[in-house]
Amino acid sequence: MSTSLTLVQGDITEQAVDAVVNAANSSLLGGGGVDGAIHRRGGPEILDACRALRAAQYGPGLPTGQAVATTAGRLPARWVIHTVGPVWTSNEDRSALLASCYRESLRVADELGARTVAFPAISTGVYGWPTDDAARIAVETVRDTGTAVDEVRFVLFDEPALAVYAALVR
Ligand code: AR6
Repeated sequence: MSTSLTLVQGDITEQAVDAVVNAANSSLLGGGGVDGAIHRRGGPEILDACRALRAAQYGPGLPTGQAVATTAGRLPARWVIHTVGPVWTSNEDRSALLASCYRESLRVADELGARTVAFPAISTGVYGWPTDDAARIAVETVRDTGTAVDEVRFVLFDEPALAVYAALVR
């Protein structure tokens, strides 16, 4: 069966899905934006799991473009898939790294057996990526990735971002 792409305007921490993707940073130890909201709402179990990952496999941190899963703690999801988006810069094309975040998150979702996955607009907040370009990369990459996930839900915080995605998906 093919993967359906759906759009929701709202808070990613409220999504009842198998896996929620976190726009994390390499430290895996939290931050602002989506990351802050996930740790705040999901509770300390998520941070404990992230600390354990750092101690075991990711001493120097999770590299940009990769993804790793933890418990979702108290969120209405089973797992959080943490991925690290690239910081946007005009000097260098980092699109491949942003595409990798989506591809690697879906690969991890398949390993977990997740059927519904919610993504935020990775890198479009603190990391400064223009929304139009980030949306194009997100939609194209998900469409081009073979996955057993039934629903990929893009969760956009505001109306303008939702409109950008809607133009690509609908
Ligand atoms: N639900 C859905 N979308 C949200 C939410 C939310 N609760 N909160 C913000 N957004 P950002 P990045 C939107 O900054 O650019 C953190 O400090 C927001 O409007 O969360 O990848 C990490 O620790 C924006 O469009 O992620 C890293 O250091 C999008 O989500 C760094 O920020 C992503 O914004 C990662 O920066």
